[in-house]
Amino acid sequence: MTRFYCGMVGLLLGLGLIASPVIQAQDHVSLNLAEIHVKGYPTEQADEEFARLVGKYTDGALKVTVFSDGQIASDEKAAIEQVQSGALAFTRVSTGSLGPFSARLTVFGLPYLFDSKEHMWSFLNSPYGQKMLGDLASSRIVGLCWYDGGARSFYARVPLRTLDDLKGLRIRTQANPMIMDTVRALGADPVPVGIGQVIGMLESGAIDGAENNPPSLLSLQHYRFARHYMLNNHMRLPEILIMSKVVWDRLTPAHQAAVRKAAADSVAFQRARWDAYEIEALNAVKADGVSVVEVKDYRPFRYAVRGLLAEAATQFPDTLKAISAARNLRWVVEPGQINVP
Ligand code: GTR
Repeated sequence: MTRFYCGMVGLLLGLGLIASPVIQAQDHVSLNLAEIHVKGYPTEQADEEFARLVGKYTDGALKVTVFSDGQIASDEKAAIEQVQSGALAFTRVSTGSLGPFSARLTVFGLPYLFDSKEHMWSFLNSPYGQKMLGDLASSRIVGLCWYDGGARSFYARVPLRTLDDLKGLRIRTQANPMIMDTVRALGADPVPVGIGQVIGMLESGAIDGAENNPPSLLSLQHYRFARHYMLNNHMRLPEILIMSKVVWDRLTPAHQAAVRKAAADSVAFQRARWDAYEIEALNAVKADGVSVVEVKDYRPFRYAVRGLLAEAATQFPDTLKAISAARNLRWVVEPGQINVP
């Protein structure tokens, strides 16, 4: 079956025009995966690893092709919508982009939710965190696995050293109400636009800055115009690999299991690449002359957002309790299974 045919079937299914033909085990199917990051970026490498494993676990019956650098959609929202309709099989996005598709996933946009990388992974790998992969089901999306997206901090065209420096700055954010509230609570003025527009807006001065992790600051070239980076680590937004439910429903149970296993098995690979590139990216922007200020005392930042966290605790009590409980847990994760020590 050609990619074109598969895309057409997905499109027709999305429009409800034909009944779902199940892809038989012996069929050869091409499925596309959309990624906004460039080839070689750690998460893009993980997409490639996922594609390789899907091929391996299905004996070549499912062939996943990764389209990096926004070739399919430069905007994550557009890619997600294509996944919903079935026109696109997979995309890897930030959970920040999924705000309009699942209320509960917006909790990841809360400031200082996780104490550390370890805390975040302890939660994501817990039964509660794994169950949240299913939160997109009502949006016709299958959540396959979490990836690391590091910690996000502010960068701007003007010096940033303390919380007060954020006051009144026009800061680009993802179009997610929780993230916009976080940025507002920290004193800045959120400007929600797609990631593809940020570089031009930084260059022209239409925005003063943005917030992101060191890998994106470097790879998306934002550091060329935003020369001041304040490591205040206000948010750890996990990333997620998602699949179209329309396409999923057409796979045999064995192929569905293979896709899930490939996703689960690509996580350790992504995390290792991510950890290495996080350090490399920070060193590279420093070497280019970007001023990097490490915030030592988070208390003023935490104080500024206390109301937001209190409100979220009443809105999503169980989720925040589970995140808090994960603080002291160490989950032992084996491919495809989780053991609680
Ligand atoms: C990056 C993330 C992208 C995108 C971007 C953004 O860290 O990897 O998926 O969501 O942030 O801020 O839009």
